[in-house]
Amino acid sequence: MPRIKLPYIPPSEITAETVWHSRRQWLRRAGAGFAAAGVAGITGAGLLGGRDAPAAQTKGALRSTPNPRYWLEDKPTSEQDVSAYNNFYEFGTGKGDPARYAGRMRSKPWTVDIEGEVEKPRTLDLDDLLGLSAMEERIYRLRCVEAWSMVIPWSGYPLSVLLSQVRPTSKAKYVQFVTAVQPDAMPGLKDRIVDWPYVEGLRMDEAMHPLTMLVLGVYGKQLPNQNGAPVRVAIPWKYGFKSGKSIVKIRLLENMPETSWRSIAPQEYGFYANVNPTVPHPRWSQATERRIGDSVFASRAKTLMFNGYGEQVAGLYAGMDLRRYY
Ligand SMILES: Nc1nc2c(c(=O)[nH]1)N[C@H]1C(S)=C(S)[C@@H](COP(=O)(O)O)O[C@H]1N2
Ligand SMILES: [Mo]
Repeated sequence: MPRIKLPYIPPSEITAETVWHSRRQWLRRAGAGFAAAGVAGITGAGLLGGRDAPAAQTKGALRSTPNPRYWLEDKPTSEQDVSAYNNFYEFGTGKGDPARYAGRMRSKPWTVDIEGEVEKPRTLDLDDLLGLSAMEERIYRLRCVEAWSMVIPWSGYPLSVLLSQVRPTSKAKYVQFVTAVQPDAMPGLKDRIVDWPYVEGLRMDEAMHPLTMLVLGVYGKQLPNQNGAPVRVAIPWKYGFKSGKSIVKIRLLENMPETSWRSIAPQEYGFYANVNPTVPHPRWSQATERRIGDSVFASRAKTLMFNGYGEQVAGLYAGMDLRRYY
């Protein structure tokens, strides 16, 4: 009887990334027509159980079902780079500051208040968020406005699942994400670059779009603090700064909310912030990007309109002048 053979990796060589890669290769070999739930059942329990987790990881495993609809062919950025090269100004402006300092942030207990233009305001704790929906794994491109990019396997579910829970009223036109402020744990708050808390926002139709993801994990584990533990959003067709990390409040609003980077420099950062290679940032081009992890000699990749997600999202902006609404 044929048995499924997983590649043998000596335990001494197991890093979370090799585990994740072998799982991905196995997924590929299993073919496109697999039943996603069955695959998750095997890989989730067999490869990513707590016992096999590398010692250096402090975050627990997070079982999720790979969603083939959102499975890119691009080589994922290494787990090391995903968790070591970050923007999270609450911990400092250096790319290494979040990994260095975010360990002090308390990511549990945690609650997210959902309020504003909703029929049923709610406060959800982490267990509520984890229990709201089956967790799926999606590989998304993340394109930073600073012209670098990563390819990241996130775990979570569509934000629309959460928003439907609170029944938005007909007045709800926008969503604002308010993120955590922990003065004793966040050395970056001393720099008044941002008028803390860091806030971001979306138009309601953007927030309800199936690509907009509520993220609770990465690389098969709960989010490391530097990636926005315990809960963040990922909006893959927009520049990275739209994806607020360590969210404590979600407000549904009638009017366009304040967003941090737009408040700081409105001529440089707009509310929409859709990835657009034809509209340069006033101080640099957005036409190409550097993939984090590539050799310095590697050629830069061409940035794609809507970060490559145009087929899914261009319709949201039909008739809008994207030079004006940047
Ligand atoms: N709270 C908060 N969220 C934030 C930021 C921040 O400084 N504070 N930086 C943003 C920017 S500019 C980027 S590119 C992404 C980076 O996410 P990652 O470090 O998990 O890759 O987080 C975004 N979310
Ligand atoms: Mo960014």
